[in-house]
Amino acid sequence: MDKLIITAAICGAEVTKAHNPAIPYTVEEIGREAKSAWDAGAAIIHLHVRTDDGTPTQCEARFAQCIAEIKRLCPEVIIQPSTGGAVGMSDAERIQPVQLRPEMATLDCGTCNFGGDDIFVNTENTIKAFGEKMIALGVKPEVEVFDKGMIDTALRLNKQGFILDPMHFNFVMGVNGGIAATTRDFAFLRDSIPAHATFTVSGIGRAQFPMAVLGIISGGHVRVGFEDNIYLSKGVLAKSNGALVEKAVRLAHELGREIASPTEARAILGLNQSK
Ligand code: KMH
Ligand code: ZN
Repeated sequence: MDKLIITAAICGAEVTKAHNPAIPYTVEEIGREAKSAWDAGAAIIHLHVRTDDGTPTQCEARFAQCIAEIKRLCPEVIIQPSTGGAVGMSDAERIQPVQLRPEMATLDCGTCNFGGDDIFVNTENTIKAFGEKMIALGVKPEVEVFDKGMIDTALRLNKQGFILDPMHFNFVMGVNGGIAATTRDFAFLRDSIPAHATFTVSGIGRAQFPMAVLGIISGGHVRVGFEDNIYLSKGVLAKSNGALVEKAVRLAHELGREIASPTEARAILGLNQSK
């Protein structure tokens, strides 16, 4: 089995300091949370950014500031900006951080309900446009799937040349509106991607660590962090993203899986080693 790549989704667009005071908004706070995750063993930082008052933004300049701060504190870490942003943002807003030519960025491969009244819209034409842009700028997509049909879309667009091999998926499991975070559905997703593809698993809320264990034991990879879950254990708020990464590392070690460094993660994912 390859070593385990841990991604830390340090901020997201939905959680606020009212949920957990450690949620980062400012450039300095983003840097602090990225460093805590990196120090604990994360190889990838999945990045959303905010304005100082906590409002989600996809502003290219804000991403540039946050990426510079993360690179200053964690020089080797792989930075993966979101192109999902927040529900309701336009495509033009969402794609901005890709202009900075990060090593990776997310590519959300379908539309779904997103709790309450929200709809996370990703039409086929949006996915194609984002995919083409990432190819043109040498950015590897992490294909985000919130349901099984999104894998089918991604595979079809892969055949049409909008997403290149080797494909890397993120199974986001447990969003209200997406696939449930269950062992059965995890197996369904895993068995639906090509054998040569890589995948990571993001369990939402209390499913974060159970899903992490499935990723660890199945040869996949794991995402943890405040974007998906703010608790270290039942009723105990995590003090930092690093605390969540530490728990994933502990589970991996208990289960006999070693942790990938960013350099090892680049080799596993087929990223350009020179970036
Ligand atoms: N904030 C969600 C609506 C991504 O980063 O690409 C979308 C999201 C996915 O977080
Ligand atoms: Zn995200």
